[in-house]
Amino acid sequence: MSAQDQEDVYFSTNPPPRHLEAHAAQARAFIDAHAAAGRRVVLVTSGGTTVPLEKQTVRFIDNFSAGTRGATSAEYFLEAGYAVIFLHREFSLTPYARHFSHATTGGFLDFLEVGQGGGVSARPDVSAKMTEILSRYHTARTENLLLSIPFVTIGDYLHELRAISRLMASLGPRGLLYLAAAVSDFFVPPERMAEHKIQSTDLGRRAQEAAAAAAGQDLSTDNSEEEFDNFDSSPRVPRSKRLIIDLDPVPKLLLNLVDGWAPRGMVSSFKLETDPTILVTKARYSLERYQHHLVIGNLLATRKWEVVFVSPGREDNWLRVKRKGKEWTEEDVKRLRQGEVPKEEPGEEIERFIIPAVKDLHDQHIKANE
Ligand code: 9Z3
Repeated sequence: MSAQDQEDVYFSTNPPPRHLEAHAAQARAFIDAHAAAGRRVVLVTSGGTTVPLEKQTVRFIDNFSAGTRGATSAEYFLEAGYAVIFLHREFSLTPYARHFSHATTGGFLDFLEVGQGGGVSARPDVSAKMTEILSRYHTARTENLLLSIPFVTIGDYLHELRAISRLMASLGPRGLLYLAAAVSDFFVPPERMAEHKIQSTDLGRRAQEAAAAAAGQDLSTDNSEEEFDNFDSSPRVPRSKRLIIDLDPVPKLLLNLVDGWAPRGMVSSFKLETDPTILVTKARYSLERYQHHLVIGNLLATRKWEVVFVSPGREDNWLRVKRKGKEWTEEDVKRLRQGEVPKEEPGEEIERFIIPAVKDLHDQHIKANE
């Protein structure tokens, strides 16, 4: 099946999120305003995507991403003069708020106190930091430089990504896609998804079947055992009591970004691996397969310490943060690259280096394509 056919099948069979049209209208107005001002616009994707197991979703598969990379990157893009569309997993980290909403030292209420006059104010020890961050946030909001759009499921994400990327096409090479969301590779297609909460007991299943029979429906294709493949040939628990989840691969729509959705913009995406021996090869492979302009490779364990930029016709470029009070030795770097995490926290945010380096490549992209 061609990439276009795969796309058509996917989007016609997987329902769009409820607010897609409203989000697209917001994105259109945002992009038009910044295009008119000659400003660059970046679409930052952030956070994990869920894979629902039921249409009326009680259970879903999720991944680890809290959206730190995306939320932090969005701040540095704003600092670098970009207008930012922040397409993020609902309730994950957001730019500026992240410093207080997900701090390891407490929830946001811990940063506030009730003053003597009864009003609320920042705790004195965090007041300066809060004032600075709040004023950066207010500037971004009042100057209409930050548009936040939420998603939850993998399906929502793909619909939103397509809609917004297509709108970004009007920016030509000044549009930048920066795909940092942790996107599921697998999903349950709608035709195999149970409508109701999957039952864990025979009683529940029998009740569902009786209700369906009374309504003249046949449940035999929903969650039926024949639909699933059981890899365990001598299961300790009978098959009828287990939940066996059969997932399809998510179609590889990333090529369509370059070919059809935002063809003149710059597309950069992250590649995540846990095995250090395959990171660069897989990043190069993604670059070739999806024709993106930049793939940023990172290892789960060391993603806050080091990333590698892989782009066509250039050497691999490793970016690494400084250490607190120490220099990197050759041996340390070797261990880091093998996925060994230093004991202390990183001395700074790696996005401080990633965003200027992406911007440099975007400068070159604009020069070559305008
Ligand atoms: C990343 O690799 C991001 O850097 C992280 C950030 C998800 C690791 P956190 O949210 O983590 O700061 O905790 N994003 C891309 C992950 C991804 O799904 N990439 C696809 C792949 O690796 C290609 S788009 O196949």
